[in-house]
Amino acid sequence: MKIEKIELRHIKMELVSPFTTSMGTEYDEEHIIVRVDAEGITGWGESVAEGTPFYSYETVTTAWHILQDFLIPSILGKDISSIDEAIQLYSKVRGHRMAKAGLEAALWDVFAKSKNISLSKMMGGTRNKIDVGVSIGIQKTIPELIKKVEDYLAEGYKRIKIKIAPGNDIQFVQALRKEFPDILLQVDANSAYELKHIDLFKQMDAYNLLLIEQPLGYDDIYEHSKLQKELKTPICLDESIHSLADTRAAIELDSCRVINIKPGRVGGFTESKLIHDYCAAENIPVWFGGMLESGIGRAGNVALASLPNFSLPGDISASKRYYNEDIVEPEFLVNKDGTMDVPTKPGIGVEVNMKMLEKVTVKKKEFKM
Ligand code: OSB
Ligand code: MG
Repeated sequence: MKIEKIELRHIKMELVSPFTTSMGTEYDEEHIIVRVDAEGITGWGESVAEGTPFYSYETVTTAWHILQDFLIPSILGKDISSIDEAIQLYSKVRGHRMAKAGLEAALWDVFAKSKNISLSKMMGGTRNKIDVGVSIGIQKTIPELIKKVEDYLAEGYKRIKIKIAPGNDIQFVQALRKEFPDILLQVDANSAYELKHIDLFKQMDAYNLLLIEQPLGYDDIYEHSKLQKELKTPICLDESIHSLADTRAAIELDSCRVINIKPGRVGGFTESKLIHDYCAAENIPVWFGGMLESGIGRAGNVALASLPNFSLPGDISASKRYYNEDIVEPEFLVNKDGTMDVPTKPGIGVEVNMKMLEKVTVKKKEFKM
């Protein structure tokens, strides 16, 4: 495919409600939408670098810089026969995985559309529906949290994840377990704790949690192995896993027993698939993490989550859980049974609503050969 034109858009979308984690409160989400035009086909991708370097060191500004000055020049005007070939062309760039993943996603869409197949099919997906969960930010009070959980359960969500931080943790877990003894429940600390908090996590062992996500350092693998050995509840790593190599290290060290896969964090769908396949061979369940994506990113996420070893419900919720109006049509819905349909049309399988996209664009730049 001859890569003729690439466009970047810095978008900003207001969240339906503020999202509070141990990293702070987000009111809106800034990402980059990547559009690739090749031989009459348009592909779309989303880079999940955020406005702030709190979850990852990458930001919209660093991703824009890396895309504009290194990634785009390495493929623009070239005739590329596969996604692997494109990845090779920019393999000299170290890190900056969210920037890479946004471009790679648009290329996946181009290649799937050129073959007239869905992204799910091209990735090796085996399901037409995926099980979905919801990630709930830290609430001010226990009654507010219970109400949120009730509402999401009524919408069908199969699994509840709550964010925790020191001072906002065990009391929420206890209250939810009392109110909802049987739901699938997990917690996400986003690296807010240290090994010295081990007793808190031992206490959590009593509440039948599916997993504890990223309790310790955002780049740590070693200390998580010490914590995991003392716990019954599986640890799941998010922030610490940037590659297949990190995954292998974490599993061999028994630092975690579940892996959260986010294509942005690991550099794209290709690396995500390698991690998925490795974990399948090692009997390590994986699930799909989210980055509050717009419908463009969500479409790719749903496709990847249709692979067989995504055996736990993902952080892939309905468009309206995040935004009043999505930038794709149709928007993503959750079925009453807590599943989401995997798009079957070619590529991402949804249409970009250009009017809405224009409305949320704060900066736009076109690169031509
Ligand atoms: O840690 O999983 C996380 C959102 C932004 C950054 C980090 C995380 C999250 C979420 C939201 O938990 C998941 C979603 O997109 O629904
Ligand atoms: Mg997380």
